[in-house]
Amino acid sequence: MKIKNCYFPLFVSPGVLEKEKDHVEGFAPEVAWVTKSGKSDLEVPIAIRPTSETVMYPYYSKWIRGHRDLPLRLNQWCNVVRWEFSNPTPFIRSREFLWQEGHTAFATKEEADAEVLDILELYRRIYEEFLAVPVIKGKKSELEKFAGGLYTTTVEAFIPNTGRGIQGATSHCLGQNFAKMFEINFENEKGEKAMVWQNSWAYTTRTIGVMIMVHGDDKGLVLPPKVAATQVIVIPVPYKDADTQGILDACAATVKTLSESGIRAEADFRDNYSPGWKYSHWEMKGIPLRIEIGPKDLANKQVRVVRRDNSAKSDIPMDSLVEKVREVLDEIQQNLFSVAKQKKEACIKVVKTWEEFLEALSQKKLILAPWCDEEEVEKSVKERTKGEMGAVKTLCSPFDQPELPEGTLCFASGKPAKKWSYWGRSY
Ligand code: 86X
Repeated sequence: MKIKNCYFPLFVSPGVLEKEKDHVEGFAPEVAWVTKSGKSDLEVPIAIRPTSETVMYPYYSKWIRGHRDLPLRLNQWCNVVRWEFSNPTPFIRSREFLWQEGHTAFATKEEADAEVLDILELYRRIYEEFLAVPVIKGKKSELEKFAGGLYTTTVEAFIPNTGRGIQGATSHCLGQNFAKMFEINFENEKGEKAMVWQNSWAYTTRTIGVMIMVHGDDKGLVLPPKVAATQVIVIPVPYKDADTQGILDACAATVKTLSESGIRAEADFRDNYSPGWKYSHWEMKGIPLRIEIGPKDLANKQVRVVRRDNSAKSDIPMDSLVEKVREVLDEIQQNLFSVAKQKKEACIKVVKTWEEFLEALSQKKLILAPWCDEEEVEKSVKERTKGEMGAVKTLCSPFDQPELPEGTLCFASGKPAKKWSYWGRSY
């Protein structure tokens, strides 16, 4: 996609942060400041980036002169700090998190619009094809969008156990708001001065938290094979009178064969733990596939494989090891996705009235409702549902809209509905 990686500094001087007052205002309480070095106060405190617009865009203003400098498409992988006050949770909402932040500038709105969706599709694929987490693509409401931009698109996931939605990633069209503020101008093909159209987009280490909550079970983590650092754990199962060395050698050979074919395999040769202890240990760590090799397996030139996702056991002949393991890993990947998708779909509840809405909410459903698309109504839904559990808000208006029959009314206001929207409590 011709996007280049880059890196900008961690520290933001108060000057640039000030410049962008409108955008920063609402977020100001979350900005972390360095005020000391050792024991002495800094003459000028310096902020730690909560996001990098103010760090990057002054350079965009310098670097972009003419239409030949466009598009400018930069991506940076980094950490950011936001001083959260509402229950910080590892991976889900942490004061420091890692992300990629993409910042792009185009000559035309059409190019910017197209990129917003191209990037959102990449985020969908990360969730669905790698993390095996189903997501809903859609647009944020005016209330929930990034206020500094034109419109915000999102991939939303759902956690069935808690009945909460969670934003998975975001792709914004910024319009020309930042171009105005930072004077990011260019001379177009006609020799006129014009303003760039910008996008920004990000996904974070929250992906890991979502994956853990969607697939984890009472035995611990469940990792999809495509993202598991170790895909296969090989465990020797020696008995008292068995050929222990033969079993250990077979385990080492198994790891070697798998590794050479690109499968990420390791053996647990520790002699101070029993096989049973190791099984639970590696289950807790979420390793997708366990291979056990005991005397019987050795004699039959086979290995026993046990799946983490559904505990299914099978024996596979040594001479088709790689082929079969690959097959099983693929099946696990697919199964995790289809189980997660079924669970999510079983949670979706279409409601037409306020009573149905409250009923679905108490059942931890993901609610799809016709809405008049009025900000006041969304605020009133927030107000009417607030409490210990947190308020209900719109998660997104899905791109994939069901048919909205003429005369359908908003579930919350009774006015004519304009669109379908997902509603729920969220992380
Ligand atoms: C909004 C907007 C945008 C680039 C993205 O969503 C994708 C990647 N940035 C981020 N946002 C802030 O602008 C922000 C600013 C300050 Cl100063 C802050 F302390 C917290 C913030 N949180 C979110």
